[in-house]
Amino acid sequence: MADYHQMWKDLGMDVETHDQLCEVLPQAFGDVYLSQENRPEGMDYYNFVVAEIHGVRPAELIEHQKKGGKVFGTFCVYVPDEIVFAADAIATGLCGGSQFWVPGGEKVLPTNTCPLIKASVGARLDRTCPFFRIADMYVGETTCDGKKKAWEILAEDVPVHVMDLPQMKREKDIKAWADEIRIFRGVVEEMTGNQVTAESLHNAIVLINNKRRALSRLYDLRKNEKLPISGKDALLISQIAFYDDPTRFTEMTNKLCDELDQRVKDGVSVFPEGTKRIMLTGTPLAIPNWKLHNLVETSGGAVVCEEMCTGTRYFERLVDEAEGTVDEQIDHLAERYMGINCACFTPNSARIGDIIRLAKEYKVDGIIDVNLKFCSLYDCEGYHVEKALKEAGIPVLGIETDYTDSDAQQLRTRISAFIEML
Ligand code: BJ8
Repeated sequence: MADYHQMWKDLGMDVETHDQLCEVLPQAFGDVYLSQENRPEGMDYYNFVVAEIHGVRPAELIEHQKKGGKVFGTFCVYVPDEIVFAADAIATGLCGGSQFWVPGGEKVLPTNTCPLIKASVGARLDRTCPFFRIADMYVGETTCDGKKKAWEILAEDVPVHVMDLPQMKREKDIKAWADEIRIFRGVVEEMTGNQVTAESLHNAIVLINNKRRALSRLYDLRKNEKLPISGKDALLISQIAFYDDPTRFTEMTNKLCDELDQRVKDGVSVFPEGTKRIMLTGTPLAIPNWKLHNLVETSGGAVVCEEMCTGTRYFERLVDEAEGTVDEQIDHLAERYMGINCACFTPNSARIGDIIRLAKEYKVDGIIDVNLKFCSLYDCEGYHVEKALKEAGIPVLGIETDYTDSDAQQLRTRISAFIEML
């Protein structure tokens, strides 16, 4: 990896502590990823992105800022990146997926807060992630209570704009979300000094839709009996989608899919015949959280789909690309984004429909319902999810975990037993 110490110092980072993270990440990545056999060649690109995770992309974002551009950091798949790109700015995902950042979050948040929130706050306050330093503005949302309070803490340190996400899906809620997007447009225009025009918004909608199309193509390939790619690799690609340059990401993912198409034609599989097909559903798995995929795929299973925000919730359904006024296009954005089914909505029965549909499409043998510790939304919704799956005759295992490795052995025992009984 190239030496980025000067760049990190210039960003005001705690370089010494950050070095500790840089030491453990390659080892973890090597153990989980590079140990796999018969990986597609197209994964080289994503390996490179991870190897340079705090270098190459941050350097690009800084270059953009030097030319007067702005960077917006986001935490949720309801926040429309299209508005940001339409104002010639860059959106980058900021969710923290490492235990490394959790103690920093615990300095200001109760311990019984979900690790995703604690890690995100810790990464900012401890100054150990370049993305959290670079973002000119954070865009929060009112999805869960922990996040709502976390924005108030972060706002002491960095400009934060919070979008008020409705929690029901009536006609008036979709209108309310469109209005929030209009307010967001004003905030982005003011911050960047650039206008969101009908043309720039249309181009941004096509840009982000193309990323969705590439991810959808990748996921479709996982529906094959013979799996051309592992779940671990697919998860990595989903995670990288949140912060990579969208044009390059789309191009590289389509290129990888060309290779996977060929594998399907040649009957190549990365798993032995008869490997049980597992779908994960629940809370998101932010980078570098690879724990569950690694456990499943080293316990006799293959992860074939994630009904998660680092999965199908991120890319399913396109925004209507019809040209029109900015207002009309914002209505299209609101319609698409309000179609995502997160547990912060009530009722959220459409998510159950999604899970059952995906289970059929991906021919899954069993589902693991994952909850990040202290996320009461997904934890409570687990009742209806698991009940519906039992009624549909789909085996389900509910688990709760965090970013530590302390429960890895116990989880392995439970996951192995689950896979064995399928
Ligand atoms: S659309 S899942 S990205 S809110 S896991 S922080 S909900 S306590 S991440 Fe999420 Fe948007 Fe929903 Fe997706 Fe809170 Fe739960 Fe933590 Fe969560």
